[in-house]
Amino acid sequence: MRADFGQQMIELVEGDITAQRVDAIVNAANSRLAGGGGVDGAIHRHGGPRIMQETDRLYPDGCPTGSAVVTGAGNLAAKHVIHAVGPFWSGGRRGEAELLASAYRRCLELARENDCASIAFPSLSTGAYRYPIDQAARVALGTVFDHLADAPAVQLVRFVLFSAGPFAAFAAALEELH
Ligand code: AR6
Repeated sequence: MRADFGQQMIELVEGDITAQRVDAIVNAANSRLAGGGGVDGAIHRHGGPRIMQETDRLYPDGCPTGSAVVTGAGNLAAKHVIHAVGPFWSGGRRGEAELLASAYRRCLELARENDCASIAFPSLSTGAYRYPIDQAARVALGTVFDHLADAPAVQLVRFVLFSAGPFAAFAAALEELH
């Protein structure tokens, strides 16, 4: 499923984030950049040890929640990995929506700063961090939609959803937007 916004496109696919051939792949990281399960585990497994060596060297203090940092992509078919730290869901009254939006925003800024024409996102915070998928989908797509024009060289924003449920949630949110 895709939606065109002038020269730019938002696309939804069901699949594995590590298999994407794009300029930047976004990781669902934690603030220590320590690796883990889910997307993070898959990215380091497929990308090899160079990615963690780089995060250790460049970002020894980690990355705050709601922000993101960039490294090379090791063995992945991308130029960069953008490690984004979404919030852990604790009911919705601890600024989760703003933190999630800010993580997506920072990723788009880093994509622009690193001359990326294409970027693939997973659905941040909706696995181990338990953010409800319908709400997360609205925040993700709304934020990207609002900030797409700030990154005019980014032609393709692809959301890679791991299964049918998250895909349907994102599809409904994209319909709402378009
Ligand atoms: N490709 C695309 N999506 C995936 C993949 C994949 N290979 N694997 C899982 N998902 P999560 P979070 C989906 O847990 O909630 C880690 O331990 C998954 O179904 O990866 O932000 C980190 O180190 C879910 O919808 O990220 C952190 O400690 C979404 O991706 C913590 O988990 C995000 O799930 C971050 O938790």
